Amino acid sequence: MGYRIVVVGATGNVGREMLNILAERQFPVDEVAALASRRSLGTEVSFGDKTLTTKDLDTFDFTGWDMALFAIGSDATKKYAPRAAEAGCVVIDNSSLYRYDADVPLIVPEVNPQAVHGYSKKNIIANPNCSTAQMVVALKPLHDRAKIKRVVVSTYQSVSGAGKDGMDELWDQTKSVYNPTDDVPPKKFQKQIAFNVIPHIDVFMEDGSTKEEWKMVAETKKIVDPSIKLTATCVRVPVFVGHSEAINIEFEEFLDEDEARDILREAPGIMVIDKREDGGYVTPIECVGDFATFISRVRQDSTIENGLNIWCVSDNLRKGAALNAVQIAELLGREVLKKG
Ligand code: 11C
Repeated sequence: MGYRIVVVGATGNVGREMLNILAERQFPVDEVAALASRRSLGTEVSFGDKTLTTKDLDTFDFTGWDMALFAIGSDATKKYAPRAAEAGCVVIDNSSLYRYDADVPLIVPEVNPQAVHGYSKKNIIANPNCSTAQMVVALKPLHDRAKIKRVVVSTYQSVSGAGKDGMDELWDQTKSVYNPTDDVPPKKFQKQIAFNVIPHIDVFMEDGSTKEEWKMVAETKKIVDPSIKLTATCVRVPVFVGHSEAINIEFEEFLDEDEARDILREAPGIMVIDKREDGGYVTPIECVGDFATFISRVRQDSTIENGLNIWCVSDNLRKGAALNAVQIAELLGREVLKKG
């Protein structure tokens, strides 16, 4: 016997990836329902070699369904997730709505799988922000060995993090640069994104940081260890898919770069490609469609006592969103619901 699974927001970037990944990983399903808002109702989406016609989220009855993977904005999640959870369907939510709620576990399965048992307080589990997910997969095994004191991270985030509209804006602006009669002014982004970089993702906070930067701090503390100090600068770059991060780590204990590389090689979810030669590292275009978080450029930072630098790249629609949500569903199935 398998699971009855709902994907909410099935026509969006992340919802489509959730369906792809459920099929790719042969998640044990008896039935899959693809839900969309009225606007996209009737749109067809793929699930493996099947085609599903989307159903209306507004009138859907979640009773009798095991899990619902939500990939819609926080406002809509606020309306529909409690409805699913109260009907006994466990919500795995990709929005930021429940991430900082003490009664909702925030899970990256390679890092804090034990947190899954906390799901029952609200029948909801939260999925982290994409830039946090890939980073904590790399930080956790290093933290277990040498205890992280402080992290300084700079991100290079692709436009797909801002949804399909963000991808369309980069595409249209790039074309318009060669055809100046087609002016494509910034709409989704604050400034021109084609041939540019923008040090601004999400809204500004009172202290001058952005919400994206704040999320990386708050989520790392909740998922890995509240004692870790972290400062982030999050930057949007003209890349379609794949977030990159330059991560500087200060440890309590000395950690040699060769040992760090070996630890990362053995760690779940990580692929180390670090050849110290031309092209011997991973760039975002190479990680698209992959499940792994890629680590390159592992090297000592000799400007501080116990310092290390790493370069971390992953498909933000996969490990940063849909894959992590499906991994949570697998974990919940394995540890709690035990049906498949
Ligand atoms: C971006 N990280 O790249 C964001 C997208 O809190 O889930 C995901 C926002 C979130 O724009």
